[in-house]
Amino acid sequence: MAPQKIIIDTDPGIDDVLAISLALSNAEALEVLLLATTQGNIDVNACTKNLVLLMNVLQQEKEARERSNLPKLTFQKPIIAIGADKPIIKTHGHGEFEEDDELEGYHGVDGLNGFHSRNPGLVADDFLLDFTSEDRPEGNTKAYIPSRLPAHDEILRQLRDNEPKSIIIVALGPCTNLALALAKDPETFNRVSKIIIMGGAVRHAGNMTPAAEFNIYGDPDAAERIFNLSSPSNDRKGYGRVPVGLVPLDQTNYHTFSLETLKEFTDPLIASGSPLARLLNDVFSRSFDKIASHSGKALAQCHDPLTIYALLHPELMSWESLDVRVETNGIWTRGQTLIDTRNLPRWKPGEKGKVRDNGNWLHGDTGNQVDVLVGTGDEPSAFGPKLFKEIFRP
Ligand SMILES: [Ca+2]
Repeated sequence: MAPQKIIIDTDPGIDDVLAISLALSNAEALEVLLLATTQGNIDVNACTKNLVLLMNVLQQEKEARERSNLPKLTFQKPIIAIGADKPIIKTHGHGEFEEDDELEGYHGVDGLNGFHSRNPGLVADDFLLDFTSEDRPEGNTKAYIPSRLPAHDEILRQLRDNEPKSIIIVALGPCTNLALALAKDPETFNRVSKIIIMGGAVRHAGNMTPAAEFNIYGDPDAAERIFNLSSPSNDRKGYGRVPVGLVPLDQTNYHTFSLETLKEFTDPLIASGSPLARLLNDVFSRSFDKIASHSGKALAQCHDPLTIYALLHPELMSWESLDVRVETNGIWTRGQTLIDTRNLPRWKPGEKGKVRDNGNWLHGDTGNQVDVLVGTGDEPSAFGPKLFKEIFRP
C-alpha cells in the first residue's frame, strides 16, 4: 500500500523532534510532504531553526546508516515552510501575565535545551535566507526543500495539488497555521482527509494552567475553528464533516520514558556513530532534572510522539466521539477543552426537546464531534521502548 501522505504542523520543541524522527523513520507507512512551523514552544524562527537542525541531523543519520548495517532511512526530502508568529486573534497566552524570565522552560532557551550552543555549525547562520532569497546559498538545503510561501499557503498548495481527501494534517503545536489556511480558502482546506491534533485535556487537568493544555492554550480561537470542522454544521456549509482526532493529555501524560530507557537505546547507537541518537540523548537527558523538580517523577512525557504513533498503529487505538469545545473567552479557563459531563439524555438528530438547551449541548445535530483518543492498547508506561524501537529499528 502507498504510504499515507501527511503534513506535520509543528513547534520544535524536544518532543516534536522525537515525533518527527518517528514519522521520518517510517517512510513505508508515512510520506511527510510538508513540515510547517508555528509559534508555540518558542518563537517561530527559533522553531524553524530547530527543525532545520533536526533535518540536518537526520541527513547525517541517513548517510551514517548507509555506511553501517543499521536499517536505512528512506524518507524523501520534505518541504519546510515557516508559519505564524502569533495566534490568530490576540497575543494572549504566554505573554499575558508577567513571567519569570530567569527560569527557562522544559525545552530550554533555544527549544532544544541548548543543543545549538554545544553544536555550532549544524545550522547555517543564514539559514533563513533559504526561505526568502531568490538565490539561496547552495549546500544549506541538502536535507529539506525550503518553501518561500508562508506555511498556511504551502498547506493550501499541498491540498490543492494532491487528490481530495488524500492528506492527513497532524498538528503538534497550536493550530494557528491551520486556522489561517481555513480562513483563506475553506474549499481547498476542506480537501483534507483528517486532522489529528495533539492537544487538550478532556477529563484531565491542564498543563499550562489548571484548565488548559499548552497547544490549545497557545491559540484557543484557532483550535475552536478546527474543532468546528468536525461538526454536522460544517456539512451544512457544503463541505461535509472533516474528521478531527484529538490526542489529549489524558493519554499523553502517561505515555512516558525514563532516562534509563533513553540511555539503553541511545548509548550503544552513539558508540556506533549515530548522529540522531546523540541529538536525542543530549536534548532529553538535560530535561530529566527539570521534569523531576516540576512533577516529582523523572519521566519524559511523549505528547507529540504518541500522536504520530497513533497514525502508525490505527489498529491499536481506541477513540471516543465527543462534543469537545474550546473555551475562547475565559479568564482562568481560556484554552480549556470542555465536554458536557451532566449526564443528561441527548436528542437524536432532528429531534426537539421540551426544555431549552443552552449552548446546544443536547442537540444531536449541532456541536463538535471530535474523536478523542482514549486508549492505545497497552500499558502507557511501556511506551518508551516501543517508541525508540520504531525510531531506530534495531
Ligand atoms: Ca509540539
